[in-house]
Amino acid sequence: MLGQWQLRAAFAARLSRMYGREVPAYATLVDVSREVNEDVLRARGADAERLGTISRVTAERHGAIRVGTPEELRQAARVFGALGMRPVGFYDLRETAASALPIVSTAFRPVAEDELARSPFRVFTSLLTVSDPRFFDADLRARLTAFLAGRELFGPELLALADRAEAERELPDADAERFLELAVRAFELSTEPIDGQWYAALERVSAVAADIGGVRSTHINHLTPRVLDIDELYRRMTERGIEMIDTIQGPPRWTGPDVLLRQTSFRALAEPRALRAPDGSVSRGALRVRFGEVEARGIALTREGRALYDRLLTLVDEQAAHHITADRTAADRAAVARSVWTRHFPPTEHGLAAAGLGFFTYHAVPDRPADGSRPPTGLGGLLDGGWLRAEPIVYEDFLPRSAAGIFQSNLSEAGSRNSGREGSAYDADRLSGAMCRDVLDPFTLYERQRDRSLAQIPRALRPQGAS
Ligand code: OOG
Ligand code: NI
Repeated sequence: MLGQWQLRAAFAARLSRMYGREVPAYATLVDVSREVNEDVLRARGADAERLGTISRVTAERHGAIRVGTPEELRQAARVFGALGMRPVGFYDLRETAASALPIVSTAFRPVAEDELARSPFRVFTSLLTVSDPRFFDADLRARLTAFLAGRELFGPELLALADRAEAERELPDADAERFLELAVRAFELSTEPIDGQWYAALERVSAVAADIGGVRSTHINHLTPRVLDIDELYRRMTERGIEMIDTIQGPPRWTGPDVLLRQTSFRALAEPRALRAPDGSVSRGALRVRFGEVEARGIALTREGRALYDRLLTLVDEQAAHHITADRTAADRAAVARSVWTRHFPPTEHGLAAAGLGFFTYHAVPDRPADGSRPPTGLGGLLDGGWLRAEPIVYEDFLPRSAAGIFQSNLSEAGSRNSGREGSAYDADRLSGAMCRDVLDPFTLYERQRDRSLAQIPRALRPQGAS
C-alpha cells in the first residue's frame, strides 16, 4: 500500500525526472541548487536547517500548471486531492502586471505539519479567466469556450483512481503505479501539432492565454527547487552562462531574518513544437513558454506582518521611482529595498515575534529555570526569561506580486487588455464553487499551528507534581 504522502513524494520525484528530460536546464538548476545547499550547510551548520531539514529542502519542489475551465480545475483538484494536497490561497494576477495576465490562481499543497514535513510538494495552479471581457471579446470567448470544451486533460481512469486514493487515503501498489503513470503523463508536453493560427490569435491577447487555450493538453510550466542561498545560486547560474531574469522577486537580501519567499528564474527557452498550418501541413516550430525557477523560503508573516511587507513594497516603488536612472534599475532597486527594510523591518527573529509580525510555534524549554520561581504570565516574559523557545513557521505559500513578476519576466510581448471594460468577478468563493472544495485561507492555517503549540504551554510549564 502507498499512503497519500508516499504518492505525493513519488509523484514529485517522477515529475522532476520527466521535467529534467524535457528541459535539461532544469536539471542544471537542480544540480546547482544541491551544491549551494551543501555549501550553506557546511558553512552554517545546524543553523542552515532552522527553516527545514536539509533532506526536506533538497527534495522540495513546487510546480506550476495552467488550466482553461472550472471543470478542468475541478479535475486537477481531484488529482491533487489524491496526493493529500488542498487548495490554499487565492491570487488574482489580472491587475498586478503591465502584461496581460488573464488568470486567477490557487496553490495545492499539504496543510498538516507532519504532511508538510514528509513531502511539502505544492503546485501553483492558474485558471484562465475566459469570461473576463477585458481580455476576450465575445467572438474570441465563444471560440475559446468551444475549443476548451472539446479537450480532455485528465482521463476517466486517472480520475477514478484519484477519487479512490482520496477516499481511502492510500492505494494498493499496482493501482498506485498506474495512478502515478497516468498522473505524470497528464502533465507531459504533448507532441500533437498545434494549430498555428489559433495559437497566434490567442497570443495577441496574452502568451499565457495561448499556452493554456492554444493547445489540446496541459503541461508542467516549471518545477522549482528550493535553495538556502538564492543570491549565491543566481551568481553560479549566471557564471554557467544561463541567462537569469534581472531580479530576485520578494524581500531583498539583508542581514535580518529571511521572511516569506524569494524567487528568481531563468528565461523561457525555445522548445521545438510541431505547428500545423491552415493547409494542413505540419512544420517544426519553436515556442518559449517553459522556464526554470528557484526559490528560497523564509518565515511566514502574520496579517500585520504581511501588511507591513506590502507597505514596504510600495515604499520601495516610490523611492526607486525617485532615485533610479534608466540603466542600473535592478541593482539600484535592490539597494533601495535594502535600505527601506533596514529602517522598517525587525532585524531579528525575536523582534518579529515580539512585534506580532511573524508566525512561530512556542515550546517549553525542558531545562528552564529550576529554582522554583513561578513563570511570568505573558508570552514576552516567558521568552525573555528562557522558559519558552520560539521556532519559526516556514512560509508555505506564494506572493501575488512575485508570481506576476515571474509570469511577466518570461513574456516577450505585453499582449493586450481593454481596460475600459469592467472585469468579471473571480474570487476565492468562485474557485471553491468550481472545485467543490474550499479554498483555504493561509493565515488561518498558520494561526492554527501557532495556537496548537500555545495550547500545550500551560501544562508544560506547570511545576512537577502540581495539579
Ligand atoms: C506561475 C507563475 C507563478 C510562482 O512561483 O510564483 C509561480 C506560472 O507561470 O504558471 O509559479
Ligand atoms: Ni513558480
